[in-house]
Amino acid sequence: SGGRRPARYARATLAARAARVLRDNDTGTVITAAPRLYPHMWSWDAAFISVGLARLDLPRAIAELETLFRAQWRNGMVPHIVFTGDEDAYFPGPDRWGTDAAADGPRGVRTSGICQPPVHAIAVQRILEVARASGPQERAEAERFGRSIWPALYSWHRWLVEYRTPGHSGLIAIVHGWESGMDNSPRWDLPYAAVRPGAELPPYVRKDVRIVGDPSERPTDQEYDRYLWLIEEMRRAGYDQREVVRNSSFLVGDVFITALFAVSCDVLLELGSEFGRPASQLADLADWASRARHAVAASCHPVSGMARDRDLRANRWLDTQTIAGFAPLLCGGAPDEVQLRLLSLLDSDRWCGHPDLLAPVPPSVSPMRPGFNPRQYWRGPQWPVVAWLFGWAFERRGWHERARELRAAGLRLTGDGAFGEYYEPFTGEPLGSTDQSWTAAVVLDWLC
Ligand code: 9WN
Repeated sequence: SGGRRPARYARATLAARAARVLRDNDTGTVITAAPRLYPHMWSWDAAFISVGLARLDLPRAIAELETLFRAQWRNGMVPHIVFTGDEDAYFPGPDRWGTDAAADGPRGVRTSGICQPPVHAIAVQRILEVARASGPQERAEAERFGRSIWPALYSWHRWLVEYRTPGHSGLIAIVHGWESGMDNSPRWDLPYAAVRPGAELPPYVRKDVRIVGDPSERPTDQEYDRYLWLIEEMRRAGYDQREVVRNSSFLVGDVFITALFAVSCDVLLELGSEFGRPASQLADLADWASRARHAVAASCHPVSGMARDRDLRANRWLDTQTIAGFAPLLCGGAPDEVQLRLLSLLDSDRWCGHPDLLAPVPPSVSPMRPGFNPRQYWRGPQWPVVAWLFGWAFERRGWHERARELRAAGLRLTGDGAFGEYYEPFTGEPLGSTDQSWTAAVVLDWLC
């Protein structure tokens, strides 16, 4: 394709194509994250997918989240993959994860043993908004759903606080880069350098590189060895969360997840007040939101203002500047002066204002940073879902003009109708998978 960029579709055609992607990826049980590369349900993908589906088929949107939460672990964790259909179609599959024996695992469904960013409350609220605008019957149906799923959302948030806020930073900790959703982001390079795969790592064969046309758009084999080694460690610990957090060779406070958690707690609190949930649970959510927000603000670099992850094993801040550094813009709570600095940085030629970008969507890494790679996964390309999250947050914060601009930029990027997993920022070439469900879903939401 060499950077060739197909024509852009008119809005109605683009919407029809996005709807078709979601229909085609529907196995009847789940909507897979992507046709071949990700033939199962992923946790944060399912949340975005349900937002897009709410525009097409409300019962299907609801069913998607219900399926995900039926796989919730008994301790509250929402697993990052719910396996359905051909279990060998993706590596690592359920046998490699070895979660069947986990004491805390769900019954009757096979899952991975880690989590992903907590964006589900955001999806539920969005579904409610869409349903309310559609009519009284949809409204009633969405409210019934919201009430019934609320306790599961609360226990998911409670799990993150109980098991994943070790130490004093207040940041939500991850035990695997996959939990961040930004697998090979340079954010994790230092902590991963300390992960030493043991000789006991069972052999394996990657499937992803056989599916994606150009393997250099995916993480490297060295990275995969570490990903698999961490799974090996957890599996040996029987997925006992206390033990995993105590011993895993990767433990990092993730500032982007923490910001999403803060704002998701706000949303869950709003929903809970409306549904008349117990005051003690609402108070918990207010407390968790405020602590998370505080942790995000406290992570900001004194000069750049960018929020930082914290390596909890090596006890140090991780200064690598990536899209995650803008986390305070998602949840607020940083001093005005820091926030202004972040906004002007985001608009500058180092980020969205870079003169060579096809569309002013924030790339995963600044094109001005050493190590920026425009084609490799979370090391440079633009990810439509990330743009959606910032746009959603800006709207919520009352920054309507910014939200509108980001929507327009997102549509410019995705207007080729390929629904790429990620995009080359200068040419707009879709990379990774095409017909990626969450890309189709956010496009639908942007278009409506
Ligand atoms: C591992 C499904 C998922 C996304 C992640 C993205 C990618 C998986 C992979 O695909 O991760 O979880 O195999 O690379 O990084 O954000 O949820 O779309």
